[in-house]
Amino acid sequence: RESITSRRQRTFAMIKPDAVGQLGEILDVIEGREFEITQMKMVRLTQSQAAAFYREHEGRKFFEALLEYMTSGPVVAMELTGQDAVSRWRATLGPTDSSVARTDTPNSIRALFGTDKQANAAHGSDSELSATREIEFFFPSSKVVDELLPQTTAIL
Ligand code: RTP
Ligand code: MG
Repeated sequence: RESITSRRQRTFAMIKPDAVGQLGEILDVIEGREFEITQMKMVRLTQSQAAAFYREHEGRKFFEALLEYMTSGPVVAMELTGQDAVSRWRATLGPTDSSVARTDTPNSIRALFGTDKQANAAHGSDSELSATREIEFFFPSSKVVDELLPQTTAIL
């Protein structure tokens, strides 16, 4: 059991389209670093879903290319839970640019499975607040209530 001083935390991770073919190897890294996969699904994002997910980058010169990339194939969305999950998962990813990652952090996911500064294999939330928003984006908690509504209506 966790002690009251530990920081068990959730983060949002996503395997991007360029790395979905290496999903098994990436899951091995995730489990080897003691993250618990507490939710997971494979989905194909629409342009507007990708734009909403990455809305903080709207207006940047790489934004259109980012949407093309993120909608080029399925992604695997995950909620990871563990000690200091937000910062530990960012560290496990390595720097944004996979070629920088190969020099600086050769065992990181972006070094091992990514290509360049765009096709970089995986995403990780940059803060606890982002993690909450991104988990809700892919795994909306209201869905449980929505599924219960028809039954409630039927009883009434
Ligand atoms: P992420 O949000 O995907 O975890 O990546 P990050 O925090 O390391 O990097 P961020 O600045 O948030 O950028 C989001 C994603 O946009 C693509 N990108 N392309 N061509 C470029 O200059 C460029 N810069 C960023 C990457 O896929 C990056 O992960
Ligand atoms: Mg980011």
